Amino acid sequence: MEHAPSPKFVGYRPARLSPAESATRAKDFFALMDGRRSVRHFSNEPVAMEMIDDLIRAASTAPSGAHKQPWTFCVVTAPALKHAIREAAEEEERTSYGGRMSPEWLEDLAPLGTDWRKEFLDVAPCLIVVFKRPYEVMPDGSKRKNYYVEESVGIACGFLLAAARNAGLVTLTHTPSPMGFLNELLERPDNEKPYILLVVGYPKDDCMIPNIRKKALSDIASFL
Ligand code: IYR
Repeated sequence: MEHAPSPKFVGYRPARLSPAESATRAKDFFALMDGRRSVRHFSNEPVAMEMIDDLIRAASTAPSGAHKQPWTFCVVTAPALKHAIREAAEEEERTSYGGRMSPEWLEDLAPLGTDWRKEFLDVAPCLIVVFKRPYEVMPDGSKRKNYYVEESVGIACGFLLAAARNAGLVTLTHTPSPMGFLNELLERPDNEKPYILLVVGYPKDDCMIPNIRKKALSDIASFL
């Protein structure tokens, strides 16, 4: 039996909310996200894998250049692999904090209280290493470029962070630099480049965060 070809366009009628409902949801979502903070003191309590699957599904709903979805999410929960990532990350970070970062940069980081030690890479139950895919390798071996890869992967990571917050999880966006070691440890191909390492879990009981504030609307927006 012949199948009808799938149509090029389909109707899209998202539910239309009342103005009051819209306004309430906008406020509620802001309040939810306003409570999101980067966390470095993780509990070792495990996270249900079904939830991680859903975070990644949510991330992959992000818009992307030509809908290429140029990302790969590598979920690491095996303690030995987390430890190997920690060792490699700390080696790079020792060099970074020891002089590769400028004095201005170190001064800007001082309020966060960070240093080369990355204990959370061992303690947190789940690391999601996000790779961007600048190009795809075709079956004949040729390369085909993706578009707006930085923007696309950045938006997807934003979705993932929001989804994690919504699910009651805490996260850290970690960028050991350079991150090339992640290709080797996670055995990713050459067309995948490490983009960011997301640490996901629950905060430990005595979790502390930097006492810093978010900018006010008037400092970040201009209405014309
Ligand atoms: N990647 C290092 C340094 C670092 C850089 C920035 I910009 C931060 O906002 C936080 C840390 C680290 O993870 O410690």
